[in-house]
Amino acid sequence: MRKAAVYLFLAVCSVTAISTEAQQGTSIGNAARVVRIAGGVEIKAGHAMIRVTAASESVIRVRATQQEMLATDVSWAVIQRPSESTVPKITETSSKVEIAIPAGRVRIMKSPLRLVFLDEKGQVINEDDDRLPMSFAGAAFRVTKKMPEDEIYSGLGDKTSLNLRNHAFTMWNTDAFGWQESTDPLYKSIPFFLALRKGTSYGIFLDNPWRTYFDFGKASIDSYSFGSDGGELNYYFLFGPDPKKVLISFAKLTGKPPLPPLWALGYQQSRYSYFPESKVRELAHTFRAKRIPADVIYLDIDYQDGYRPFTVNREYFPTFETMIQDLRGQGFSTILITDLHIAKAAGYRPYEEGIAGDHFVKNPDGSVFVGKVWPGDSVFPEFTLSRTRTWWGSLYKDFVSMGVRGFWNDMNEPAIFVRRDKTMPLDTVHRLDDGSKVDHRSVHNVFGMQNSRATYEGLLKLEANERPFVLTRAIYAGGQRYAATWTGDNSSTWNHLRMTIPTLLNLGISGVPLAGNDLGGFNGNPSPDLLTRWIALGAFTPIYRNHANKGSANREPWVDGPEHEQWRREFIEQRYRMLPYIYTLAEESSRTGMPIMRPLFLEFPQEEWLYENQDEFLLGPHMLVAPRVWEMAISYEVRLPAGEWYDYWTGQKVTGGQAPPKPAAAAPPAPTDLPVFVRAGAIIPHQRVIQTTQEVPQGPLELRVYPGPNCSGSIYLDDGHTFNYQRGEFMRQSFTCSQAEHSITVQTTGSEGSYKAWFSEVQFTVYGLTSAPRRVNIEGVSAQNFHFDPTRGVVTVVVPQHASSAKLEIQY
Ligand code: MIG
Repeated sequence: MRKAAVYLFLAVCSVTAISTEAQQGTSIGNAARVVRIAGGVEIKAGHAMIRVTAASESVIRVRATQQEMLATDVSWAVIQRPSESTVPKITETSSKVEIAIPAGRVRIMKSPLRLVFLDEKGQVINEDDDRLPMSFAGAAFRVTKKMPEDEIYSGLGDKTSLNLRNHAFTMWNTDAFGWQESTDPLYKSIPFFLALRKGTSYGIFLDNPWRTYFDFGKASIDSYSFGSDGGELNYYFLFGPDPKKVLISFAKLTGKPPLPPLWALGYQQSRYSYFPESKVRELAHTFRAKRIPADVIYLDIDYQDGYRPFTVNREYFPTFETMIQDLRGQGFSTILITDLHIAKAAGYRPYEEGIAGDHFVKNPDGSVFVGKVWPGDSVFPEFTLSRTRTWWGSLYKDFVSMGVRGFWNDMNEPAIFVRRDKTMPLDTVHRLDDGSKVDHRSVHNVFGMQNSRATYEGLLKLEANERPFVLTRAIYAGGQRYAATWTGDNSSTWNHLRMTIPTLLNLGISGVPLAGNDLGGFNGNPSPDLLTRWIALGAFTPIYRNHANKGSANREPWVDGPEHEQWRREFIEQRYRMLPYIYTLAEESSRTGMPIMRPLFLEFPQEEWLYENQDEFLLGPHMLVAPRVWEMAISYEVRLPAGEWYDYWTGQKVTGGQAPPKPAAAAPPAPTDLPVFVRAGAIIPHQRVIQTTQEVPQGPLELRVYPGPNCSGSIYLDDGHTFNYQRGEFMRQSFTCSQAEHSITVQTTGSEGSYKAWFSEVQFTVYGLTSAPRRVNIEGVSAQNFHFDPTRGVVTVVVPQHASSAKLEIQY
């Protein structure tokens, strides 16, 4: 009886296998021989060989090939070497092999060969689809996994919806001018995603820079798959269960972003293009005259002579060097665009040097590849060669010595005009450091990353103690080590305002926290209302940059009359008030890889009702931002995770959690209405408004204290632009607070590091008091200089800043 059932099952299986084989290739088959190797096993199966090893305490690596042997192990992304101390526990029975690491284990079923991942508790969290586990078709491969109906997926770089489920994606860096919600592929290729289901998370990183494919239930309703046209079946399985833990593991694997210079977190003004020089000077002057804070001015391609990188159009910019210095004197850092395409023109230095040094990408016949881009016929540095990257880096020498602070690497997908595929032909030859040659297919997706790497490393060489700032458009996993990014040519529509949130959240999940989008939308002209809302929302995103296409209407904060100007000034000022918090988040990110802008599920993985919320986000762990993102929404509800919250603007306490819908408000929210809430239990550092980060803030550091569970916060400070912090010149302080029935106590730790902070006083602003304070004690001594605002329930008191710990106690 039992046997019959098994036979029947097998018969059904083989029928399915035949029908899918035709479309999807040959399944890996059954395990034939298991060999133990360092850190794992190698298994010879019917149609391929697979190697499964421990990559770290929380990551399992899977490689497979149809060849006799795996290829040499190389990666553009992975910088973590498996640690010697990670010795997995391997057990084998007749039906399976298990490899256990501290965070979980992988069970390799022998027939058919398929992988099952289990968490620490032994629960299955992910498994290959038994209908077609791993399959091969020529050089292509595909991995198919079961897809539980309640699992969500996020990441994959610049994708436009937070839950990737029901969609399919291609990774192929593309100049996607005019992209919309469903445009794919986009500019970036980060083949990493995070899965989350019932509070349990894992991640998968397919480390393959070829054109790769991810399908989360578009082709099949109960399985998802990923694969590539070529390259190695090579993926990492990152165990959670906490989603933050997965992201930390991914950052260990592929690297963290460097700590950006503080000025790069200020307001940035750009457009395509500011010229001539008089206009740039006027722009800088207007910001200062109108007292609208700003830190950066960008020069787009028109500052160049004939669009040739590393040149200056002297007709437009007669005193370019002086202008850079003068802008500096007004507290502006200048960022110059330097595209990667080099004009094919005799007498043009980068071209001559590049030819002499054999630095350009070649055609299959050995001639130099020529493509049409901004300068006309252009050639392309071989960024896959370290000697070429070094040469490229040296091209920045003059600009750096003029005092230019940052550089913008655009068009590095690479984008090429005229061609229908918008890039290099697939058979273009690329050289690698080991002397081998590969075609464009295998390096296309890393080309832009290596371009920004060349820039970053070059700048480091030119000014060893200055933190470089590079902005790149294309990226591959690991690219966060070299550059910040933006989301390319978005449009001036409500849709694009709304997509700001999921796109930047996905980038953060993909390891790229330093990201922003063109405020107001690159293509088109935003209505005054839309631009104001975008400037408001942007204040809470990591990179805060206003940029617009050529031919579009002016986009500076003051263009729509005094009312909008005032609103925009207020939000830009708000950005500067929060800079101590944002810089502290950027520093955390540089140490751990944690995103600055976070989806709600990252902090509240148990709240399933919020998994797909992409209209709201968290700035760091503590601030929830809920902009109006639908033009048609006359009113909308803010969804707050369970627990207590404070309205950031009024200090009023509100309760979160899934609640029955409330009736709609009568009036549409004004452009100034940007709901922001702070989690009870947060302490957030603020400063007074400055016009540029080159200015020292006046007055005290303000600590806004929102009493609640696990109440804490911290601040990180340093000189904002050198690497001296790596030699101890920083200042770090942590804060906690606790609440008893009628008292609140705030405690600061002693400060760490030798950097002397700009403030000599700290103002505590303590929210949530239900009655007037009876006593305020500082270090146990009663203080008189406090102020109580009875309508908002807020106490403020200023105390001298001490390097040692301090204690404030409020009794009420
Ligand atoms: O072919 O440098 O996305 O931000 O202003 C267009 C001109 C080239 C595309 C970038 C955009 C930039 C523009 N660039």
